[in-house]
Amino acid sequence: ETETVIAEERDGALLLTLNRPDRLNAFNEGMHKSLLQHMKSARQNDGIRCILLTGAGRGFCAGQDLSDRDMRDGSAAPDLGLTLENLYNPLIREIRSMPKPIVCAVNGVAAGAGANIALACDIVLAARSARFIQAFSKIGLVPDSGGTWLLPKLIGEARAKALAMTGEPLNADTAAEWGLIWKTYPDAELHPEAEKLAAHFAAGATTGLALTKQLIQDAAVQSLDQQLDAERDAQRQAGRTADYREGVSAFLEKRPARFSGS
Ligand code: T3D
Repeated sequence: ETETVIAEERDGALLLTLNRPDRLNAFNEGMHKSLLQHMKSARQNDGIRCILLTGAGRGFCAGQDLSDRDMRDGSAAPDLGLTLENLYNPLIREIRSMPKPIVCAVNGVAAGAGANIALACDIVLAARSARFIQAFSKIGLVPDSGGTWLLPKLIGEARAKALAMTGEPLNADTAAEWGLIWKTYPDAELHPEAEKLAAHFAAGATTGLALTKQLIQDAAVQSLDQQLDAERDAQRQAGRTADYREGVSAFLEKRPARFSGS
């Protein structure tokens, strides 16, 4: 059987490609398990200093595979709370708590949970032809995979509600203009640009980047006072790394820094 997620290591970056192109990389249980497993082993592996997530074929990910939800024979609906609890939520928690940058290269349509998984990543790049679709309302569901939390934070309540309640596609350039994602590229340039960014992070000051990610995410639920304390603690930790020492030395010696990730 073909792998549902292809994993390739490239100079300290792990490229993960969702690989069910005939279904626009919609999630079945196998793809969920494989993706989470790859993320968990990347977390443990000090040699991996960045993750790049993308999709095979013309789509990024169409969310839940609806052929696994066929109830036309009158069978009972599955408990979707359980699939969120067991499959989608652990994936989002893994992405958000990963102490390494996760770049997402949205190569084509990102729909339903596929859109929100992309948006949960740290830096989201998209091909100009990509679209983001909160498809849930079209089948009577609610946005999941953190969408109801992330969308209003990124683009405000008015736009979040409209996208979620209409299910209208948002093109990649508008997504970037609205601040939903970082940048768009002409289709042919997306992968080279995403790989360049992943290589940059893989050669970066890993602890500083991990702490930065955590601080910015935590700010959503903290007061300024709490955040100032958190910055103090994080800076203390970053200031004890070899990468900080190297960064300052490189600056003073007018040469590029060679970060070891330690
Ligand atoms: O269930 C739970 O556990 C709860 C969790 C839910 C999370 C969710 O993600 S719910 C939302 C599920 N996703 C959707 O509702 C999106 C369904 N797909 C679409 O609306 C459209 O496919 C797209 C707008 C994404 C793309 O449209 P288009 O015209 O570019 O492509 P297409 O022709 O519709 O799709 C191409 C093929 O992929 C097609 O198969 P075929 O006809 O060539 O054999 C299509 O059926 C298949 N496909 C696309 N999305 C899914 C899918 N097959 C299964 N599940 C899909 N989600």
